[in-house]
Parts: sequence; C-alpha cells; structure tokens
Amino acid sequence: MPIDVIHADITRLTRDAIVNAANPGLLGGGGVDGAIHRAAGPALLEACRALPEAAPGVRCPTGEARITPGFALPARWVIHTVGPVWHGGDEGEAELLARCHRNALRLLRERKLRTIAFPAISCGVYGYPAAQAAAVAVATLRDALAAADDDDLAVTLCCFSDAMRAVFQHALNAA
Ligand code: AR6
Repeated sequence: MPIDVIHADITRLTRDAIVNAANPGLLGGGGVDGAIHRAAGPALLEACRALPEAAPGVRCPTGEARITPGFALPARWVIHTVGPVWHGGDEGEAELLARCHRNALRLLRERKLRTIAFPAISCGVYGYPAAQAAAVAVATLRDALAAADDDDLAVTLCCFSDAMRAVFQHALNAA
C-alpha cells in the first residue's frame, strides 16, 4: 500500500509536497505551522498573504486546502489545510478532517505531483483525539488513493513523536 508512517520532523522531508496544519488566516502559528514557516523562510508568509481571502481574515476555511511553493524547504510545495477544532465529535469534525486529506490529495494530483507527507492534522492545539484522527486520516487516504488508481502516488504520515507514530501505525494496520 502506498501509505507509510514515520516519526520525523516534516520540515526535513524531501517530498513533492508537505502538508501544513494551519489556521484559517494562513499567516503562521505554533506547532507544525510555526516550524514550516521558520524552515521555509519569510517568502512563505508573503506567498500566504497574497492568497485571496474568502472572508475577512480567512484565506482557507476549515476543511479546504491551498498550495504555495516550499521556498527554503526541501519539499517543493506546501499544501496548507485547516483541520477542525475538536468539540467532542458531534460538530462534523470527522467529515472536516476527511475533507482536509481529500482536498490536499486533490491539489497534489491537479499539480501532477506524486509524493506527499501529512502531519497529524488537528492532533495538537486543535485537540482531536489521536486514535480517532488517525482512523479518519487512514480511511480517507486509502479511499482517495483507490479512487485515483495511480500507482505513482505515495503518502507519508509524518508523526512528531514515537507515541503518535504508534497510533497512526496501528490505524494503518487495523484498516
Ligand atoms: N513535524 C511533524 N509534526 C509536527 C511538527 C513537525 N515539525 N511540529 C509539530 N508537529 P499542531 P493542529 C505535530 O498543534 O492541532 C497552529 O498554531 C504535533 O506534535 O501543529 O492542527 C496553527 O496555526 C501534532 O501531533 O496543529 C493552528 O492555529 C501535529 O503536528 C493550530 O496550531 C499537529 O499539531 C492547528 O492545530
């Protein structure tokens, strides 16, 4: 299966694209978002600022995705997506998280890119329980890859701790 799980710093990965777990403003933040902006350099912030606003201060509504160059990153592109804030699971969180993964993969394919790495979207500041997020990520990516029917696509799930890697690996093995 073209999905693998690793424990790594996503900013160090050489892929066609890495995914950023951003916020709707797309002007940087903490966590993986801050790390990606630091590693990419200030040109990334300028590229994000240049993206059109869907509403005041909103360049990427929750569940959607936007693409910019990777600038100083080893990855050529950054696909920014905004995961849901966890409110207990009854506010459409799973569908919004699935949309993040589907929309990121859609942008990858539209650009004729092949390799992509995802962080554990929403599993940090946004509070999504890791095991549930991992199940959504794996199921969504597996379905999207099957629908794409393209042997060249390769997806890495990049976890920032060994504990998170184990959770995502378990979801992959269970699916
Ligand atoms: N490489 C891979 N994963 C990382 C890295 C890294 N360098 N750094 C952190 N993680 P979070 P969210 C993991 O909080 O929950 C930001 O401020 C981290 O351990 O980055 O979607 C945005 O601007 C966790 O497992 O993203 C938003 O405001 C996972 O990445 C908000 O946080 C996601 O944690 C988004 O919250």
